[in-house]
Amino acid sequence: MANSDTTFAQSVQSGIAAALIPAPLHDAVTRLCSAAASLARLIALGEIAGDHGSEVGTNLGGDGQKALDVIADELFANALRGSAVCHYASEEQDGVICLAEQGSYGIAIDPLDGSSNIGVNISVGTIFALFPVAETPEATFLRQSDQMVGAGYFIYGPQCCLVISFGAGTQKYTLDPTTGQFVLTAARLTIPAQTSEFAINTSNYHQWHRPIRRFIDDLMQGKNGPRGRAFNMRWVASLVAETHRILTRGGVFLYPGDIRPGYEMGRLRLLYECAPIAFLVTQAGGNATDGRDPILAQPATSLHQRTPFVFGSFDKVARVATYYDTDDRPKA
Ligand code: AFP
Repeated sequence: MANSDTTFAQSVQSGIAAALIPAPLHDAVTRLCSAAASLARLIALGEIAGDHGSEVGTNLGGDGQKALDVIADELFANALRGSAVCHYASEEQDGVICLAEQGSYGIAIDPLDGSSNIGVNISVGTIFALFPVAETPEATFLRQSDQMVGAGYFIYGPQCCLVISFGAGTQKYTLDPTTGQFVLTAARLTIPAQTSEFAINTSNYHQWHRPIRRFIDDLMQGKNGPRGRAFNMRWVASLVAETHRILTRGGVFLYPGDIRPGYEMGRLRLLYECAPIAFLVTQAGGNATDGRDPILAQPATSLHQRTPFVFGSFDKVARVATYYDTDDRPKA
């Protein structure tokens, strides 16, 4: 299989792609693609490569760490050593890792999101946000989320794709496994405005605050309810898989805060899950909030802070906020 570094570079040089990835980041993006192509091969081997779904520890956030979480974290950190990226903030690391003394960018990354799905062959992904380097490693990341210069995810599924944006729309590249090349397959993704799909873990229904319960109740009443039509539900429990579906055919995703201890601000992390997804979705004409207020307006005050998260087709996300406006309960 050809080395994806050179073939991605060729793809980047080819016209549209080159214009959409800022030149100072070509090398870093190419390194990320090379690491992702290696990870895709490892994931595709499944048990042949070993028991990567086994629990090997817990991260700072108390989430179980699978063997592949740790492998992915090391893979991406090592791939970026010597690039323009010098600060590395990962879901799998307590604090910021300095990859080099000098550099121009920091990366906030969830090296392997959805890892509880590894053992059952469901799509998983890598999510990242890129920030300009600040005066300290922590300051690079503890800032307003909209100060990121780019964001993306890799999805490891039937296809391995890179979905990425640097503020000029959201692009999709698809890995050709025969050549190892990431080929530009969509120069500008646009989230369909009309949708009949929602994604939420309904097993938490009795934990939600009233605005979310009322929003979902209205959807579940279908044609005989206030929405006057039927809706369909999806829940993959893999944020990247949900995002890829919604970017492709529309929909609305909700992971709200709820009354469970530790879930007051939901389950998902602002810095390396919600903010990069919000950037990509917004660049594709969609919307992303904490239920009421824009995610990208949220400042990150700690590396692993959580936030309630609602994203997808613009009007659907805006409609969720109206349920808070008519309700006096806290927004989580
Ligand atoms: P894992 O990485 O532990 O599998 O968690 C995946 C995730 O962070 C996100 O990808 C899913 O949308 C969400 O959690 C699923 O959460 P529930 O298991 O509570 O539905």
